[in-house]
Amino acid sequence: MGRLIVVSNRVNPPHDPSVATAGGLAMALAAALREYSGVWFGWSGRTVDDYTGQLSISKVNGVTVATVDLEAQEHHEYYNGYANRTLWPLFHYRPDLTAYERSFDAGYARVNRRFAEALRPLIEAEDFIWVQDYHLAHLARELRGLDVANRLGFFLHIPWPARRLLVTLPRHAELVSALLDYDLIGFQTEDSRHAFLDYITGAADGSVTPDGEVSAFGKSARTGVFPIGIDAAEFETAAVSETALAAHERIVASAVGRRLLLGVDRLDYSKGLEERFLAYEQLLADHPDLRERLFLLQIATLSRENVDAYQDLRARLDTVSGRINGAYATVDWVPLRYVNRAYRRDELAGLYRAADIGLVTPLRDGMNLVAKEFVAAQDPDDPGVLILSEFAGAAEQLSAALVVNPFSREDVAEAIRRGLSMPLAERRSRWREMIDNVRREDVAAWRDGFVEALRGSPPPPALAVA
Ligand code: GDG
Repeated sequence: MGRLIVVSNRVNPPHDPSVATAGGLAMALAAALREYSGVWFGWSGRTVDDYTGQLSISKVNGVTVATVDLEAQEHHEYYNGYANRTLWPLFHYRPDLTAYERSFDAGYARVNRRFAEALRPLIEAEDFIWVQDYHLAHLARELRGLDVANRLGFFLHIPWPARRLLVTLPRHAELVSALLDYDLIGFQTEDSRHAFLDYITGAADGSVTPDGEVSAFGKSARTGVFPIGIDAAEFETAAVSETALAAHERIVASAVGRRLLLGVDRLDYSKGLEERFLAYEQLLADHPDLRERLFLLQIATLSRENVDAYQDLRARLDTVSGRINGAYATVDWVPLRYVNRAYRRDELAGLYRAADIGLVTPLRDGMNLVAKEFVAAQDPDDPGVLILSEFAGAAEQLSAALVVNPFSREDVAEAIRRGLSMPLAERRSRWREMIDNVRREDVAAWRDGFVEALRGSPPPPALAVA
């Protein structure tokens, strides 16, 4: 059986699997790598003056980790540039924030090539290679150029945009053509896969078979839907750990009987934070009876701080939160507790469990794991209500949530009112349906589904004889 090589921009195997701060994704990938005696390859997190291509190889908790340093300028163009100022906004339906700069494309192509060259010597004939996310769309093309005939899979963690939007990307055909050098392209949702197939037939003059194999640009690849999940068992345990209980008690004590609405997000414009604040403001304006009876705790950890759009968003959120508190706060009630610091995973789990309502209202999201963590953390006897954006990938699975249009303040405000008065029996039955899904379609199911589909792929025909 061949080894599994996972490639991602950053490599973060958990140093100690028992620490509750490690993410579920890192744990799941590390477990798969141990099982397949695999290698995790990516950027070291370090920049150097002159690129050397020198690999650093170490073993972390049974996982072989191989990393490479990048030059600061090329990393900037590839990561802050093409990945996070071009692809991220466009794929999240924000062409207004999308920057098209030639140097970004060039840096992106160069880093993908560097990754391929650095990885090449590590690859053995039977290995299969699983590449993570939009930072590395060109990697298969670069590896094929270095005569790599192994099976190559790609998983996109973010949405795939509608055809009419994608064609606004200069050289969109080059991006999609490069993806077709993978054998398997995985998406979070049917909606994303459908948009990809629509591009193939509608913009690339290609064809699609009923089981989702696509042909275009003289190449073909399989497509699949693999909704990512969380380590539900681990999160359910974390939610009743000592640290979680302490966080739970602390927030309940400070709530003095008021209902808790909770949001937990990276501070990113895709997460709909500003729209959420405005919906909450509307609720307070329209329903004076609710004032002082609830509060919103929004944890928004800082992210990509050196990209302008994130600084602008932060400034706007500071303004809106200040305005809401200025208008409605009383001497002993702060309607919006807006926090930019990060919390431990187990503390978060305790906060989720204490919440009456989880507000997960992104404007676009590949999946959204916070929605699943919220469900996993609930007390089965007295679960909170999840309010979930219809534009989060998770809405395809968690249809028992109160599904809302995050662009509509009225819709979100009404869902909050409905959630606050939802009878226990309804809360329980909705939660039961959601937790069944969160447990069944967990991170191991995602990983195993993808790995099995990749291992089952036929090798690329043109290279099979090499
Ligand atoms: C991308 C896609 C897709 C947040 N604050 C803290 C903290 N977090 C953790 C959450 C959750 C994770 O960060 C966020 O995951 P999401 O899935 O919600 O969103 P993205 O970061 O945008 O992830 C997304 C995902 O990839 C996986 O494919 O679902 O659609 O955009 O786990 O708990 N964790 C800690 N402290 C915090 O303060 N420890």
